[in-house]
Amino acid sequence: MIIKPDASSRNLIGEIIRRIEQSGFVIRAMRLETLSPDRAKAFYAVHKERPFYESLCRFMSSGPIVPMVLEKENAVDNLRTLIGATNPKEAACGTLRYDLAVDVEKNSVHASDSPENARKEIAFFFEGIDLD
Ligand code: FUP
Repeated sequence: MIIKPDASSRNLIGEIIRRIEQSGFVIRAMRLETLSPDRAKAFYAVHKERPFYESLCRFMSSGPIVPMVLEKENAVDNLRTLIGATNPKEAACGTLRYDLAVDVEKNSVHASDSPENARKEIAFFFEGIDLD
């Protein structure tokens, strides 16, 4: 998971971590980083043909983010349920994005959408980490 710049700029890092821990996730690794524009572009390379790509990359490099490695049974599905739909207007009541997100771009958090992508994203932020 990544806490995005809109959340860190509103001092919501603690609130988001509280919700994550309260939902039974264990934080295995965590750091604070401000992405360079090039690193943001590399992270979102799969979206490079989408109309929102440039704006998304500008936003993701606009302030500190908090990437973390979370552990839980069925973590990918559990986390996506906890955070809610990408667009907070479509997110279920009580989800993290429903409560905290600003809009579809400034949606407070990123969560990996599959175990395979989680592995890639963990390697992107935590080079050489051993999670066994
Ligand atoms: P998610 O998996 O929930 O992070 O959502 P997507 O992979 O569909 O989208 C990746 C990011 O693109 C989202 F976090 C926000 C951004 N986005 C926009 O800025 N505008 C859009 O219309 C759709 C997505």
